[in-house]
Amino acid sequence: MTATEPRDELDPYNPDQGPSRRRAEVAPPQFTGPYRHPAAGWGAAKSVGAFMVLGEKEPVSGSRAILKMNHENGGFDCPGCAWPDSIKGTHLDICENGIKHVTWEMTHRRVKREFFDRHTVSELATWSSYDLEHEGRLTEPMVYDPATDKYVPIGWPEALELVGRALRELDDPNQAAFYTSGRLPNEPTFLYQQLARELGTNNLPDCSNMCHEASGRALQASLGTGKGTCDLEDWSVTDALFILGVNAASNAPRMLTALADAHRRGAQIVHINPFVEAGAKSTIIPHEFVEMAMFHATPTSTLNIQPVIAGDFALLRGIAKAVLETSETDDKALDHEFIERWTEGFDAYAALLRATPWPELVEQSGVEEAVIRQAARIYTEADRAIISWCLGITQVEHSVDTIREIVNLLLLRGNLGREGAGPSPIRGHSNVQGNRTCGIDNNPTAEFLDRLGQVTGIEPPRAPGYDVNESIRAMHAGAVKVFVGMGNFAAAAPDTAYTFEALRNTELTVQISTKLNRSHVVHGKRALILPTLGHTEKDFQRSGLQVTTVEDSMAMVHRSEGMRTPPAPDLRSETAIIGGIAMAALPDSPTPWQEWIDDYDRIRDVMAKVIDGFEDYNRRVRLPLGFRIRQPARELVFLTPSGKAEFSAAPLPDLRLPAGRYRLSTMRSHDQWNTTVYSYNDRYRGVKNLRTLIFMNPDDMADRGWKQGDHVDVTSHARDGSTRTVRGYRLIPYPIPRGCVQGYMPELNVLIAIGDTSTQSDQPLMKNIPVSIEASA
Ligand SMILES: Nc1nc2c(c(=O)[nH]1)N[C@H]1C(S)=C(S)[C@@H](COP(=O)(O)OP(=O)(O)OC[C@H]3O[C@@H](n4cnc5c(=O)[nH]c(N)nc54)[C@H](O)[C@@H]3O)O[C@H]1N2
Ligand SMILES: Nc1nc2c(c(=O)[nH]1)N[C@H]1C(S)=C(S)[C@@H](COP(=O)(O)OP(=O)(O)OC[C@H]3O[C@@H](n4cnc5c(=O)[nH]c(N)nc54)[C@H](O)[C@@H]3O)O[C@H]1N2
Ligand SMILES: [Mo]
Repeated sequence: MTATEPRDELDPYNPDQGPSRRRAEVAPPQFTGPYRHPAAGWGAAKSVGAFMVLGEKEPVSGSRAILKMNHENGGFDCPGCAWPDSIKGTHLDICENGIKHVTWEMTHRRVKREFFDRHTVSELATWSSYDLEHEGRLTEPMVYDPATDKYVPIGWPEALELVGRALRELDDPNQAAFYTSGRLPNEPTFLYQQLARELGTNNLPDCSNMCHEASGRALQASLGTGKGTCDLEDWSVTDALFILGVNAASNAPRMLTALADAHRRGAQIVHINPFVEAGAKSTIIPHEFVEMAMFHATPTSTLNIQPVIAGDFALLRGIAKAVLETSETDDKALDHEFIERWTEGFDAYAALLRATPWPELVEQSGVEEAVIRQAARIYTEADRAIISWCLGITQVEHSVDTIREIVNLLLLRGNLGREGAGPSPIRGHSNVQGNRTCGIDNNPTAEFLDRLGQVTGIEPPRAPGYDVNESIRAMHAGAVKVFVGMGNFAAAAPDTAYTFEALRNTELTVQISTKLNRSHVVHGKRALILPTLGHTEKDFQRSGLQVTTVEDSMAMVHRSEGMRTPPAPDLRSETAIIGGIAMAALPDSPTPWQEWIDDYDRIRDVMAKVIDGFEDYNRRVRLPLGFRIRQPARELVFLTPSGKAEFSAAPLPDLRLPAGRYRLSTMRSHDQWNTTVYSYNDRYRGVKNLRTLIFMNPDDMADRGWKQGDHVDVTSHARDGSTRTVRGYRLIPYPIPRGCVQGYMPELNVLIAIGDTSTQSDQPLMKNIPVSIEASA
């Protein structure tokens, strides 16, 4: 594409499409095929250097901050992902994308009132996400002025009173919804849920509703706990790792260290993904300076299996069937004692495995029987195994059944409740797991609400609130009138056109943010932008410098302490903003909001009494590595109806599509953080200067007579028969199973119909979307 080429491919709903409209020169797209070098290593080092020097110009002070990331004695938790900190605690536990994430927050650019005065919101709405965020950090509260279609400055007291009044004046507290994005640390999280529940609503949609809702539900049903049971120690001793549906090199790069260590120990590492991602080949670990200098790569995989999109359920069932068959001649293939003593439902499950014919498993998974048997052999030969997964598993219709099948497989060989074994979901946002622990849940348990009421003296509402999908529909219908959000709801949510209409239909949208994004330019009749401190920055309150706490993917809770000077004097912490809204909305509140804002230890004192596992919270988070929340299932305590781990025996769905349809999964590039786009490149997949693309099997392309770079229109087919189309996407040949295609979120969210959520988890179906593809006119 050249600068002069018309941008006819831009979608009317979604200005995110196509390279920046504002950048003067748009470089032509390039495609060089999947990465052939080790992941991380010099490519990452070069990219970080280029990013710092050209992009954010923060090399000097930035690098000092980066050395404090994930440090056992102080420093801030890397907001880049939820992978746990190194158990060794001493070496530099950082990665390329963590550094990008932090430098992006540390930009020297500022969005000031003059900026908003120069641009109407209608104009900003045509900017790409890249351009909006690139303006830098927000500096003062702004309110939307409909007369001029511009944001204008507003003082903090007036802004907080505006939200407070809007909340006070609602006929029903359920007309408000409070969205959390998983960066929010534990303390403001607790205030946020307290605000909602004291008002009288459980409308607490969160990004988890789009992310790992299915993992929570499946693990809860099978094991009586919503979380994984492994920690990094387990990863460091296990004999076999099965890694499903995650792009580790981009989205959890510190996992590469664990994979390389496992490989060196001789452990088996099986990746299951329609793409063979860079992290599933080999890596040079960036902090191993000698290895770096010698270009010495370590493999991160012993077997790669490429099922069709959503074929994982059938594949896992096939592995289980092969294990059962092996047990007919080898008694040790099953752990009979474990099954007998700790589980429920084995016989029904075994009968189902026997009754499922191999051809069906092969057809539904897209994997040959011999390969399924090979995976089963690796699994049965391993004394201890861990199965780990991310969005490739959670964002499909049968995600809960699939994750329960993961647990079934683990139970067959007693891979639970002992060192080096168990389920290990990889969470996304750095504190998304902590959000749930600390009460962000639209469907909270009665026990949690009871404790909350007893300790804080409020009367929490008992009716379930709205999740993400339900909140969007409620806003669309006018039932939710005030929307308060962190993160970037407008861009992250499904069905872009419908979600935009929903947000625009509200009376008031309030965004608590660090940078300008889509959710500021797609807003309610009235709108506020409340700028907040980033987690790398010092948070001073009346009692002095505050620390917050977070929980990683493996249930380790630890401190995070900002250390940089805030980018503007008028920013407030999330805790202060939420507390401020609460004081304005709840004039007669029994909650000591101001005391909580003044000293976060006081919040932790209360959390220690409300939240299971947080006893003695203030002392324990001050231990060098924090503490681990007890997982009952790890100790073979199962809070299930039977008191045992429960096998599930869900029927295998028939996923065959009508002729001419493809399965589309949406995913992240290497250079983006959810809705934040750092650049239009995707190094590990060999793409430069292009995001409006579709990766397709070369034989599928040949069948249609298509070549690399051809323009196509992609139409999704919703359950209700409605269709949605994006136009002018470029085809990129890629080694992916036939009939499967992938492209990037959030651009492709246009295609995800609002009604199309999993009947098992209510998660929007962001993977395995049925689409048809035609050459663009
Ligand atoms: N740098 C960076 N780090 C991040 C994020 C980021 O945007 N940037 N986002 C964070 C968040 S919130 C999250 S939730 C995680 C997301 O981490 P990932 O789960 O890695 O996210 P995606 O980019 O959606 O990648 C999905 C992966 O699943 C594969 N896949 C697609 N369909 C299927 C399928 O049907 N079966 C299987 N087995 N695999 C499939 C894709 O090929 C891809 O490798 O990362 C977190 N970390
Ligand atoms: N099609 C498709 N859609 C998806 C997904 C997918 O795989 N496919 N993945 C889903 C998933 S897993 C997730 S988690 C969601 C992500 O949804 P969100 O969490 O809502 O989105 P983010 O892009 O992480 O939010 C970015 C914004 O957060 C703000 N921000 C940054 N730092 C801070 C901070 O410290 N405090 C506050 N208050 N704000 C801050 C900035 O203003 C930035 O613009 O997207 C979901 N949407
Ligand atoms: Mo996520």
